[in-house]
Amino acid sequence: MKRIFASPYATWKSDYTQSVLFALNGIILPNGMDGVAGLNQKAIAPGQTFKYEFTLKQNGTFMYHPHSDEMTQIAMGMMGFFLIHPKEAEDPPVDRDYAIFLHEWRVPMGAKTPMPFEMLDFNVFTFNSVLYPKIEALIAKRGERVRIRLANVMMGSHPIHLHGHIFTVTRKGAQKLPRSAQYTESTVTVAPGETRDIEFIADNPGDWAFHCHKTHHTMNQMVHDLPNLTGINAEGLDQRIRKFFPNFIGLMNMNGMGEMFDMFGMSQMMDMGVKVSIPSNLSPIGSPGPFGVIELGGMFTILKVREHLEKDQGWYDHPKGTVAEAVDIDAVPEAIRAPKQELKPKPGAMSWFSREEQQRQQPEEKQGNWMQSVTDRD
Ligand SMILES: [Cu+2]
Repeated sequence: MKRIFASPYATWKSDYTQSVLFALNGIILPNGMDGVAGLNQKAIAPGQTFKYEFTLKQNGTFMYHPHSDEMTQIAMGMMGFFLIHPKEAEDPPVDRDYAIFLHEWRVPMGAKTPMPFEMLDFNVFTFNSVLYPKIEALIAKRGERVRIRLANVMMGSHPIHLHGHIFTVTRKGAQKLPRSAQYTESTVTVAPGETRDIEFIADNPGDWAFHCHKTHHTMNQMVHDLPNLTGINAEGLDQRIRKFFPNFIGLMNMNGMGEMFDMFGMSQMMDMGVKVSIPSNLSPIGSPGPFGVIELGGMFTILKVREHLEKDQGWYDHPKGTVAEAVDIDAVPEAIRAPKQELKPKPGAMSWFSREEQQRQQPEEKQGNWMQSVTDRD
């Protein structure tokens, strides 16, 4: 992380086509330096430079963002950390200091510009404006004290979760919590306008997931507004759709979203020169891991804790006997074995499309809600 030592004043220059103005979250300063356009100062016109000058009386994790045309400018990514380091050494000192800005975007497939007028239905979720696997891993040597600063200035909240460790929430917003008020957690929610600092001793070697716990926030531009196809009888559907769309690559979420992660295979296919038609801005889901495809993207990265740090940490080399593995089910004692079940589609179950067709042929049949199961309706 780049350390920012705050100078007594800071200047920002606008070359954006609309007036912008920066406000600082949680910093105690004179009213005329607070940066709300119209309220505390004139908006900064394109090409103008404004000077802000004030004495810093606090230290910690703060943010800045525009307070003019916020919805567009923040949705386009105008925000940042303002980190103030204390004069006195921190007790206990941290060995690793990471800062991650959480952000969400609505980028329709095929579009290159994020949609600013979105309130809830975002489809791209980033750490420091980068999607996994492009975002760098967090590195720590075993025994080091790690701080991760988190900030959020968008619409949604993000429950950020760390695997393999219990962390302490040491700071909420502008206030460093007194020791007695600090608390341990494995997930910390960062709501809009909030910052959180977490600290922990990296004492558990491995490759540990660090991610937002809202499942959609690790899924990139996943299917929006599609009917639920999970568990339906899809026989012949791909061929029927190809009658209308010859380049249709096939239904991919028939048996849960896991199948979508073949997208990684698709990007491999594209590397091999196989023509697959997808929007150029679509970020593939899934990336290569040591045991196959890692089915996470977006707000996800990996904390790599090692006994010794190398130039490149690579994947964790597990000690023998410490990786979960498949077993021969017949060798498991019957008393603790679940009864075998054969999974087959229900007789008479049919796809949504087939049902629509059948209803067209038999108009006298009572219209049902296609989202209800056959049993519910019968
Ligand atoms: Cu999230």
